[in-house]
Amino acid sequence: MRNAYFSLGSNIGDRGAYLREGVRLVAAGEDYRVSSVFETAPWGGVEQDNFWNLVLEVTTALPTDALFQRAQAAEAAADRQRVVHWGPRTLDVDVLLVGHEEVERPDLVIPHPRMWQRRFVLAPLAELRSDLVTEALLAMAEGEVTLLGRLETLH
Ligand code: PH2
Ligand code: MG
Ligand code: MG
Repeated sequence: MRNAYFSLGSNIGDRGAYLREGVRLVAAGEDYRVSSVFETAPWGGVEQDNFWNLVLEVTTALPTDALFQRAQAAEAAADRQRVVHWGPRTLDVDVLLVGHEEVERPDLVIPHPRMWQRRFVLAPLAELRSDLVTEALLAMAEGEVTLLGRLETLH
């Protein structure tokens, strides 16, 4: 068993519903914890609506590839269309960390290579792993984030 961390984001349609369904699909049958939801300014230069972002921790013995497949299946279930790189999406599920594993493939890099630059990733991750994401690291990351609340209570 080890902890896997996923970044989930949505900026089209019913963002709360997409995030809830994403959490359900990725965590199915495993123990998990969910951070608060943050409303975040779009990062990466594409003009688009604000995102809702959260981080999901799954405690699991599933192989890393099975976790990656869950992330992709959750995006497909949200009818995710790939139109603009870093553009608007119903649901984005990125694998951030899987225990201490390192993966470097064309389709998957773990740890996520840009996670430490992105406040929309680090702010929710800091709630679950304050040992990993220090105040100094959070301050160095980019982007505006606003705490919204718990996923169950948002509509
Ligand atoms: N995802 C991106 C690009 N930019 N910005 C925010 N705020 N939240 C995201 O989830 C996000 C982004 C690419 O996946
Ligand atoms: Mg992403
Ligand atoms: Mg992605």
